[in-house]
Amino acid sequence: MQQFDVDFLHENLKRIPLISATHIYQSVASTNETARRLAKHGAPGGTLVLADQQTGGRGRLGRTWHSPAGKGLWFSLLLRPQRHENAWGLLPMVLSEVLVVTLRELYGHAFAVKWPNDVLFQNRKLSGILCESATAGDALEMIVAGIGINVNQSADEFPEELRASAVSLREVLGGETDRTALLLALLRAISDRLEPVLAGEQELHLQRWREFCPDFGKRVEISAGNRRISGIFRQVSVLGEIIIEQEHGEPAVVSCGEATFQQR
Ligand code: BT5
Repeated sequence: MQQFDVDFLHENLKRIPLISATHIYQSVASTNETARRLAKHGAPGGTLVLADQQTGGRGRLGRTWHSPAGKGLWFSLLLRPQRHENAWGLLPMVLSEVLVVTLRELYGHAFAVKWPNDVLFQNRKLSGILCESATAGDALEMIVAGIGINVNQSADEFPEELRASAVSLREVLGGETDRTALLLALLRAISDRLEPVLAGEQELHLQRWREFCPDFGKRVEISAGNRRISGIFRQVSVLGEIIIEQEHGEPAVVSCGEATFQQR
């Protein structure tokens, strides 16, 4: 089992403008939880929390994220937005697109985005993103962006219930990946991209996201709380919402939920 090269990481993280502080753990319940705790104690925007293992990794809507030791990238970024507050709804889509571009550049495989927060390979989930925010009065005080990427698991190391739906880079590439180098490449790309998107390039960003999304024009069912909406996936908005054309022709705009796309 490969360990993180902690000295090399610290040395190289210094050169990534987005990152202001780094906390690396052997094991935590959830890097998002740890980042929120650090934030309460005054941690600055740009704080990175990385763990080799999560014992209570979290997905959206109270779900769990399987995060075994030594196998993946489980990390969170604490961001303290000072402006452009309405661009932050796009964050999960910005991150998934940056992940896809970087992974495609590094490995040349057809990784794809899925609305709102996933990176897939051949319809199986390689990565999930969980963005959580806290407000103070009307202002957005902080966002914790948590990213989980399956790197070195073999197929049989996934729990039974995930085997059909999850995938690791090891399965895609047929060999192990150096997690330290991958993390640095991803953080460099996130750091480069975040600022321009937040400074007003949302439309440009959406164009890129669309390029990597194979689901436009497909039938989709979205469950959001106890609402179920179905129709044809037509568009995404600059706020990160999905726009679908319902049976009777009316558009429905949904900001979060679980989307199931019908495969052709
Ligand atoms: C997500 O939720 O996809 C967000 C996952 C975010 C994980 C990161 S790791 C670092 C940071 N700290 C945390 O505690 N979380 C973040 P969602 O869309 O709700 O998907 C969750 C569902 O994905 C689960 O219900 C499972 O079906 C499936 N799943 C769980 N673990 C998985 C894995 N390792 N690979 C692929 N699918 C998984």
